[in-house]
Amino acid sequence: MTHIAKEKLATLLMEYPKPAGIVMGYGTAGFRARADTLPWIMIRIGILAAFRSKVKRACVGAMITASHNPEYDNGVKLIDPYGEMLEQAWEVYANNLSVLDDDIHILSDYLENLMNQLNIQANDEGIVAIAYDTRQSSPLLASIVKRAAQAFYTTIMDFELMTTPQLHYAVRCYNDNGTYGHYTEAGYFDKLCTAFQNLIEMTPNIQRFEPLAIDAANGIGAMKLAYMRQTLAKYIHIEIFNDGTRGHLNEKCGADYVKLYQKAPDGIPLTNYSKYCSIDGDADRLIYFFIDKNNQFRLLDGDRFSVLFASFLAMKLKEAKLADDVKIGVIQTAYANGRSTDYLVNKMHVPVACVPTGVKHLHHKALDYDIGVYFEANGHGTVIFSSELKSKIKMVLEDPKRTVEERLAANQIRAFINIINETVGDAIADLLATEVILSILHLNLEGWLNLYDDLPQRQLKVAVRDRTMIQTTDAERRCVTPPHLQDCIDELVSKYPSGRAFVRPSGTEDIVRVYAEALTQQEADDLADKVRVVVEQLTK
Ligand code: G16
Repeated sequence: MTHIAKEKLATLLMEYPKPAGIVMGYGTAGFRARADTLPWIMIRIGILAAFRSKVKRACVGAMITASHNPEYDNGVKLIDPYGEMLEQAWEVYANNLSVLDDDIHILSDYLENLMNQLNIQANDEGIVAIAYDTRQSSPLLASIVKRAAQAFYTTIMDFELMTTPQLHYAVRCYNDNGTYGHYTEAGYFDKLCTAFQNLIEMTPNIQRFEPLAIDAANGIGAMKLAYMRQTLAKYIHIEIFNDGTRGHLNEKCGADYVKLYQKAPDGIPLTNYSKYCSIDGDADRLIYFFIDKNNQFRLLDGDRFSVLFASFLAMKLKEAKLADDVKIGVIQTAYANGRSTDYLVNKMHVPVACVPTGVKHLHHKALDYDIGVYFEANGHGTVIFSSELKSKIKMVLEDPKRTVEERLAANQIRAFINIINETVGDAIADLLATEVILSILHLNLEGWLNLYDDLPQRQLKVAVRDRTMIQTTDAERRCVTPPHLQDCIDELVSKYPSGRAFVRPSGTEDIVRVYAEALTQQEADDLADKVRVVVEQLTK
């Protein structure tokens, strides 16, 4: 470590000291907490981003956002060269750096050891792409990451305001030398919108698009959607509400609010549209909803996207006569409604895997398939396609012996792949993919909802003294600690036919999450509430 790097680091440590007694872990989606408690961790993450880039000899990303959390929170997560979440082995370094106090000697000793261990030379090149959401605290936090990375001779690509998935996309494109697309925001929209138009134009008898009202959670998505809205105006009429001009970020609006409370967001008229959707604060989650004939609010969550996307792709594979050669699978978490899993496995005959919460886990598992469809029930997800699958599509398209219908289906899959952001769950890409599938299949939201009936469910947030007291196993479906908690949950669940419940500590908020489902809403609510009481008692 050079003398200059040490000096720059010492200055940053003095400017942004670590508060006494603070403990922070790299959680479900990086470090996340109240924004005013975060500057010190940005120093550590800036250094780690520089190191990661030097080791991988590629650009890595640092996204400043707390996504679905309230405005007063913020966070940071690192993006690996292929646009995916930071490799889990490196989360250990992030946690080690978080434990270290502000002593420049101790910190530089640790960093020098790490450089030796990872074979990093002080003058190795590094490049870090930084972007942030609309939170007031974001520019300052981004500037700290930038200065810390620069202390280690790293070039910064400053994208400023971007959605989280846009940064994932940009990092991938930059490292792929343009094969995946152009790394600018214009490149991102051009790829998605062109693929959307192509898919519409190649599909005979496509249904007209009904106007769509979007709740943009008063976040970054509003300004980005405005650009897309204009480009696609010829095909679909989009109205944007909760665009940040009046309400507060994620407050009584946005995908998390709509899913958690199972009700429509504030700030959007509920009479004029047949289709609504909500995105979250950094536009990586998407939820659809509508008001039915009986004036009831009806929700279409992440499980529904899995079913819709997997159905469409399975149908097109069959039409392209590729179904026998391609392994398609769906990845879910414990939050997936039992009926969605049942529908996928028993009606669609698609294999389903269950992994712990966090798209990093779902994405990793999805790599086992040629087409890996992954969505968390909260609306966070995407589809990934293997290179073998992409080659097979190309072969069908280039084979003159294939029929017009087979080639059309292959072409539709190819266009669909280009709408999808394969790097991470992306509300904008998922929205375009959903709209075009619904139109191709001539489905409205009611028809989509009627594919299966959800089991009534309830989610609760429980504030406890120390959420790390709860530890889980079996993809978070069972508790290991505190003692007796799982026995109590099992006993409660046994009293409800088709009942299921679990608890887990959140990795993004200082709370414990309780999930329950049962045959009626009343029973799901009762079960969730009883589990809450047990959690509160056993974590006192
Ligand atoms: C993040 C993660 C998601 C996860 C969610 C909630 O979403 O990216 O994978 O489901 O947090 O996690 P937890 O239950 O651990 O708090 P987002 O949209 O906030 O980035």
